[in-house]
Amino acid sequence: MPEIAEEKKKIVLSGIQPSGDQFTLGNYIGAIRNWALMQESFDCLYMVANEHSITVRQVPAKLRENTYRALASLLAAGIDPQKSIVFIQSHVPAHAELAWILDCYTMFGELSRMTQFKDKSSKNADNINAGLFTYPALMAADILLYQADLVPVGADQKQHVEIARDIAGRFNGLYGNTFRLPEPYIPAVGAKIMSLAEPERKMSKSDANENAKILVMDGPDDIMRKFKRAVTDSYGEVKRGEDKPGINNLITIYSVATGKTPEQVEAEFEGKGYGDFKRACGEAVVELLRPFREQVEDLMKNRDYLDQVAAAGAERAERLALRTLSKVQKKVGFVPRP
Ligand code: ATP
Ligand code: LTN
Repeated sequence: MPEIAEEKKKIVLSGIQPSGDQFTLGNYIGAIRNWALMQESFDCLYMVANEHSITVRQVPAKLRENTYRALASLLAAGIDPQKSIVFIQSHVPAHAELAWILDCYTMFGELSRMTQFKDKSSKNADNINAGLFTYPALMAADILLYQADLVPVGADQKQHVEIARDIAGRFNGLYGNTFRLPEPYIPAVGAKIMSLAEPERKMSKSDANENAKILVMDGPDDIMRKFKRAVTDSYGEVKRGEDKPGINNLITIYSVATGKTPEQVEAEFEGKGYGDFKRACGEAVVELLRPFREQVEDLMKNRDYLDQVAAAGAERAERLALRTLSKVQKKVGFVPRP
């Protein structure tokens, strides 16, 4: 494959944290499924963000296992390591090095406004560590190291891509053009899959209520049961509406899983009840996730292959990252190592 920087295609970078045992249907629809689709048109880098995960306390052996599972999940979602650069964040030390530099160009005030920080610090009141606070500077480093143009994420991460852009603009203003300014790339449908139990809230990996989330490794019985229990409303009509967050969410999920538009979904279920619709949603999601689940299971039995992918990815990523890092070090006045 030719070197990324020599091609004219736009550069895409995204990452996902290996916290929690598995990804949710929200992560799959809002993020990783689209990453695979983007490989056709862009030069892509996809990363397992294990350094971000330790902002919340992890059990080391589980973090290791989850990191492999996250890598396997990216591959199972259709990301091809021949086409894209797939790697584990901690294998490329330039991320942590640039993050430190960017910390010094990121303001306390702007970090204080990050909703994810406010959210996670209220959920982890006994561990509001400095990493949780400066997390956006590490994420900015992830993006800016590769001169990414586009960052495909769910709606909840938009604010973090915007701060990366602000930091890049500030640095460029001080030292001349160094970083390309990235933009968030948010899918038109499925950018925010909601909880099945409380459809006003985002479906989240870390939700303690098992019925609120579909996990990508859930088997058919679990998926069918969770959809059956999904909270809806008393209108009884499969039609979108402002005060119908539960049905809106199920319509989104069903349309993504089947490739039909929301209008087609409404027409298909006209005159039918929620019971039928929930069953159809369950079946569609079972089929959507089946090949994915089977492939993750296979890949997890083949650690050597996962290690090979990670090693090759880290090498390719590092080569690109070091170009930006050395430019930045020069600009801020660090003496080159003689
Ligand atoms: P946590 O519960 O630990 O905060 P999370 O489920 O929110 O985790 P992240 O690792 O923060 O997941 O997100 C990974 C990617 O998935 C991000 O691009 C994020 O925007 C996207 N994403 C997360 N949840 C959803 C959702 N419910 N709908 C659509 N996209 C989502
Ligand atoms: N913060 C993101 C994961 C993440 C990321 C990134 C996404 C880490 N580095 C770089 C896009 C680009 C999250 O929690 N979902």
